[in-house]
Amino acid sequence: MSAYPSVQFLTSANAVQQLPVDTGVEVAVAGRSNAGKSSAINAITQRKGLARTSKTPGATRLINFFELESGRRLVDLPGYGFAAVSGSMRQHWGELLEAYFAKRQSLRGTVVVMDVRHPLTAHDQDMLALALKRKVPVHVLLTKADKLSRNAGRQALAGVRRDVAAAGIVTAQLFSAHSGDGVPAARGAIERLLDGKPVEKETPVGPADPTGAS
Ligand SMILES: Nc1nc2c(ncn2[C@@H]2O[C@H](COP(=O)(O)OP(=O)(O)OP(=O)(O)O)[C@@H](O)[C@H]2O)c(=O)[nH]1
Ligand SMILES: [Mg+2]
Repeated sequence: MSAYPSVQFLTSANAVQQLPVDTGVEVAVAGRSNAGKSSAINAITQRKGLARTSKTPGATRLINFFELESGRRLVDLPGYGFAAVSGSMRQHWGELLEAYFAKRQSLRGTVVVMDVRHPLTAHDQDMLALALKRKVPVHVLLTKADKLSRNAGRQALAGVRRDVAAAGIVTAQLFSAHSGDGVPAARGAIERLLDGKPVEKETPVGPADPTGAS
């Protein structure tokens, strides 16, 4: 059973004019190409194959909107930092992202997905700055936590929390779409953002979701 029984793909946008109607609330999922954004969306919604995932960076080339429930959306933003695309295409993405963050009224928060093994790259910093400029809260998923020992994961989390503490409205947690660790916590954080509530500073990371998200 999905956490969102009626979750569905809504639409894709490749230009500001193609964004769906700006009513209701949404949380954007951003991060470097190949970080694991689409996998995170599938794990959180418990719908494998909802968002397209790929081993090849740049799989998500459009802004994809998913409706969790009526008037509540998750938005899969195009991966940035994909070196192999042309300069003009990268510029197009950058402009689209900036326009999205500047104009989107229904945006309530941003989830920034980072690979726990190398978080807070220059691109991640750009993304945080873009989201924080809009003054929406940011929740960081340090994903692929299955690739590190528990101890190394905790150290990485502590480091990120320390580094973003000054920004004020940034929270962070460990996550793995593969093991399911942190999936319920991430879902809870997104629900709070959609409801306009602050995410707990020390988002607990419990065991894998007993309902079987993977
Ligand atoms: N080990 C591990 N691999 C993961 C995890 N999440 C994603 N991956 C892998 O990382 C690769 C990229 O995942 P995607 O979810 O497609 O990444 P994305 O951020 O949506 O990428 P773009 O659409 O290119 O921006 C795939 O090969 C996934 O299987 C995770 O939690 N653990
Ligand atoms: Mg993707």
